[in-house]
Amino acid sequence: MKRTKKSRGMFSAFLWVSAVMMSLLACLIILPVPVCADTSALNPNAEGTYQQWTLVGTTHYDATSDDLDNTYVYVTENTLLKETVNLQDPTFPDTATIDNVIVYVRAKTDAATGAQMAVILIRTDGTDYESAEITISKTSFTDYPNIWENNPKTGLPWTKAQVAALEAGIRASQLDNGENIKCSKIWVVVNYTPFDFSISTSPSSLSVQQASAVSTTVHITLTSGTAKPVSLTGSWIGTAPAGVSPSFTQFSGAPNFGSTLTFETTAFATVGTFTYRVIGTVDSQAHTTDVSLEITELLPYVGQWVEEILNFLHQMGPIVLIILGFVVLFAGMSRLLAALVGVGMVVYGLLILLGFL
Ligand SMILES: [Ca+2]
Ligand SMILES: [Ca+2]
Repeated sequence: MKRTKKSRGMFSAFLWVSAVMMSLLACLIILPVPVCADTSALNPNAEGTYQQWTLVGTTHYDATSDDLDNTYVYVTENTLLKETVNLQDPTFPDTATIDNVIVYVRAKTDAATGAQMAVILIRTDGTDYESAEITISKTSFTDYPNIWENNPKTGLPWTKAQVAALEAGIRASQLDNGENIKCSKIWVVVNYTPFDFSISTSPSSLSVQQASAVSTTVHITLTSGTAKPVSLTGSWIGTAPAGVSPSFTQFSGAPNFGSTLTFETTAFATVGTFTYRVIGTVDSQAHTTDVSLEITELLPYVGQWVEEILNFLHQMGPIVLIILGFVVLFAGMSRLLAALVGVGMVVYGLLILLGFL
């Protein structure tokens, strides 16, 4: 009985681990664009529009940006006074998508009884917005977050410029006589998904003769975030061949997209194997892929023509070939005889002229 229970336990553990592994695999396989979200923490760097709470520290933003709880701003009884700070600007790339903005305040009250409440405050584009009321801890400085999925002013996802201009802070919303709320830190966490893409060609290895053309397809694929327009350029790596013109059917697009890359060669294109690098660029982000191009001589064509003529003659049959052969031979011989006659006449004339005859 014990053994059964144990093996059941192991079996369910195995199932659990398998389920986790399968779901991880499913995430990798099913999701067309992997979610690779990142975070950026923004600390106060200057005073905001409101410095209405009382300061215990050097400056309002110093007191609310350090990690010390003995530097803070506080308010007593008043539920109208506001405190806001300006924040560091986000440094992630402009092409990233902002998923949400979370504003944190670290606060405490010295009150012994009752509910002391506050709202988290943000100021964007000249307008104040507040969170729902939060009951503040009587025992210790506690971190309180409020998440803004979208910019409340626009109702749309936050832009980097809006986050850069954001102010964050606090207002007490319920305080009785003599009660206070202290705020020792204010900060913002921005969750974002970076934009990224991959670039490849199929095929990546090409062969072309002089005075000809060959093509490959360039694939630009979204790997993270929201699609942005990718520009395509190209350049030779190492020695550039003469007489080759590369061209794209599409120079830019938002992934996923494809562009046909064609190499056109002149009859005098340099023979050899060369590397052409395709570069996809979005702002300062770039990805590359290399195409190998072999340029071969035009001569094999001549060889091909000879082969085709021989095949044609073979199909004509032996009798026709023999007759034709005699005709050609006779023509050749008659030309030889004519040449001999011509040479004889010249020699005879010269001998007369020189007085030998
Ligand atoms: Ca700022
Ligand atoms: Ca502090």
